[in-house]
Amino acid sequence: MNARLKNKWILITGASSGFGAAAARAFAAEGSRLLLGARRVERLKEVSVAAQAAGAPAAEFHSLDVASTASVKEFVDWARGRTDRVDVLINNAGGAQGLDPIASGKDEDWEAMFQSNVLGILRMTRAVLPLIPHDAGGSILNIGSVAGHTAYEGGAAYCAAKAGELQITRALRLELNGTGIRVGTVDPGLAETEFSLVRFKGDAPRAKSVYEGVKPLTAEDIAEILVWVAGRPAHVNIDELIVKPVDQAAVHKVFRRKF
Ligand code: NDP
Ligand code: 8X3
Repeated sequence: MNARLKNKWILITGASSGFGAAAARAFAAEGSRLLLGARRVERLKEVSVAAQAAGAPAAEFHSLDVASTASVKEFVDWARGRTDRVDVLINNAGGAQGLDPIASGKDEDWEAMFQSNVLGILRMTRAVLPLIPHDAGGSILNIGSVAGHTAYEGGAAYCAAKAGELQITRALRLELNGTGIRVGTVDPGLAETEFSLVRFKGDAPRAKSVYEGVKPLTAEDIAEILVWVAGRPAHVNIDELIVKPVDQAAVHKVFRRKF
């Protein structure tokens, strides 16, 4: 257990599944207090129960759609009713929609990806910043992706969105220099969560095939890293961290084994 995280308030967006839900459980095990947001409230309720069982003194949840400024405001007003400080903001909500080449891409997919992965981070950060204490180990951790570093076919809008996340993180790091608020991005490669199921609109066999022959990262791997990053001493800022499965040397270079 890291004493630096005990009783700290951790706000996690996209906490209803994948990295966000695993992060809730991992910070809970450190004795942190949680504010959890996502659109699927029933799933948040399950995560909250699991987090309390894992040791969180508080694991509160509320509906949040980061694609809506009104929803973000409503969520942060709700959070203010529970705490006057947020020690760690984890901007995790997001994902991909479709894998179409630009020639057949759909406006609704492109717009959804920019809403959640780009504008969602801007909205949440603007709304939560006044609650993050200065010079006290506070952090804003954004979830990026290897897709923000390297383009791939069918990924134009998602790669652009995650490249946007990277540049937002860098701009925020500069803007907050001198406040003592830490800013960083954790950028994973292949990780098996609901990510591909969402990308392929519920096509489970297609989603499964993404990880065929690979031992992908797990949600718990990323959660462990988030706990480590947030738990560094207050003067240590992990700016940018890329993490991939050992068999993924690059976005396009994945060694597939016969298990
Ligand atoms: P999941 O699909 O399992 O989780 C995505 C989470 O984001 C869900 O909790 C979902 O909740 C939430 N979410 C999506 N859109 C919104 C929205 N508009 N408002 C609020 N919450 C939203 O996938 P991951 O855990 O893998 O994804 C988490 C983050 O990690 C994403 O930003 C993704 O792009 C990124 N990432 C994923 C990788 C992977 O390979 N899995 C690799 C690199 C980065 P709900 O639907 O209930 O709102
Ligand atoms: C998710 C990883 O490579 O599927 O961000 O885009 S990738």
